[in-house]
Amino acid sequence: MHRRRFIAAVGSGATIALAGCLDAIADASEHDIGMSINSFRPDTLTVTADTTVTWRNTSSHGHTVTAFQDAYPEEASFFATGGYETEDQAVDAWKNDNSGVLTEGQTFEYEFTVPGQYDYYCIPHLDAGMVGTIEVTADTAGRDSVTTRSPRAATFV
Ligand SMILES: [Cu+2]
Repeated sequence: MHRRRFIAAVGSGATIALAGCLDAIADASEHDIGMSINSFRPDTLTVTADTTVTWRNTSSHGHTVTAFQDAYPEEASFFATGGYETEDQAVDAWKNDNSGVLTEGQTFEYEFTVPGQYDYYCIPHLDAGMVGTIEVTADTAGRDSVTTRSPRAATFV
């Protein structure tokens, strides 16, 4: 299955006045992971390989979805809102002009093809503990080979 791999920036259209209740209002089928002021909801998600995960900013605060460099399986690729290829690029872009931000109602998708653990975070809210983990399990029956590398081993070279 080949679905869209990177950003699908979709405006929410109608602005909902009930801030704080967006999770209850947003159609749950339209995203897998929502966001509060400073957390991913849920912060841990387990999916089978070849699943496309959709994040939606269900808060009124700007967030990013940014993989920790090297905190994902070797065969997998880096992922980040804004489409950056490394964590350094994503962080620099954020520092420059908040590029890569996911504003209220916008979504980000990534297809997880390689089993293993993926750790990611929100650049402006890392200090607040806005981190998340995607566990990808093999979709082949009988295979239970989840490769795990050191989580959150962010390298800032
Ligand atoms: Cu954030």
